[in-house]
Amino acid sequence: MNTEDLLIGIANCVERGKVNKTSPFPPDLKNQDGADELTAKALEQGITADQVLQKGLVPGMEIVGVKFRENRVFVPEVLMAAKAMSAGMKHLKPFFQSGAVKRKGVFIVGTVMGDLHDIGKNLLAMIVEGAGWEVIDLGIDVPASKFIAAIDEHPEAFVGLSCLLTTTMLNMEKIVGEIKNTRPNTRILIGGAPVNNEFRARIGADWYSADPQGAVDYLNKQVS
Ligand code: B12
Repeated sequence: MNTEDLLIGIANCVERGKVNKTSPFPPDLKNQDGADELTAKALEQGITADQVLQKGLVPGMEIVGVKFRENRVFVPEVLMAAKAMSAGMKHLKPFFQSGAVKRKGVFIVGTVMGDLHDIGKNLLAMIVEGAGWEVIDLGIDVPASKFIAAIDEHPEAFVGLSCLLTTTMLNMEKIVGEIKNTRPNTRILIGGAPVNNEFRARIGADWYSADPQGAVDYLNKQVS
């Protein structure tokens, strides 16, 4: 396979959620190489890790993010795409560690204190990672102190807060306030079913999006 075909193949595997050759999903790609094998082949053929990321894995996930926003794919498809992306990323790990491949930036994400919902936050993390960002996932029930400790480790990072309960919107407001009071240069994105742009403006966060793709669009714009 030539370079272009390999990169298109990798993107297609991520978009379709084809993890590896033995994976039965999707049925029409049965017994064909997945993101795992194609990424290994690409590196063996001398395609740089950066090209594999930027022209193979990331474009595949980008399509998934857009389709998810447009309700053309749903949670299970995003999960499979993320799994395929991870299978490819596994081969790129040494290149990240050596500094040969750079990520666009760091995105710290967590569900706010008192809130245990993480399905939406996890999808956000996968789609942002799939767009070429390093994601630090602090998990659920995250207090301001934990966000601030992570910001201190990565002062240039963007921060994403998720909440699903009207009661924990109050905690989101407090966390945004504490971050902005103590680390005023930090840019904060918020999301989750009960919040909207009006709430964002009121609590002093920087960006609201109803879906992960809106976060990716915002983040990419900040570094382009
Ligand atoms: C699954 C679920 C649970 C699971 C959570 C499992 C898990 N691991 O997450 C369990 C059973 C644990 C649970 C518990 C509770 N739940 Co609940 N839960 C839900 C349910 C059914 C689905 C939520 C979900 O995952 N949606 C799917 C994801 C993909 O959507 P999403 O989270 O909105 O995320 C998307 C966007 O919002 C966005 N997004 C999310 N975060 C962010 C962040 C940023 C920065 C950006 C840009 C975007 C973004 O991207 C995502 C993808 O598009 C909802 C009802 C519903 N249909 O929404 C109730 C719901 C949220 N739960 C509710 C309640 C009341 C509770 C409980 C209090 C119930 C109880 N009495 O114990 C507890 C609270 C526990 C706690 N302290 O958090 C209420 C909230 C009501 C309210 N207005 O406050 C809801 C709305 C149900 C209802 N109609 O009453 N719940």
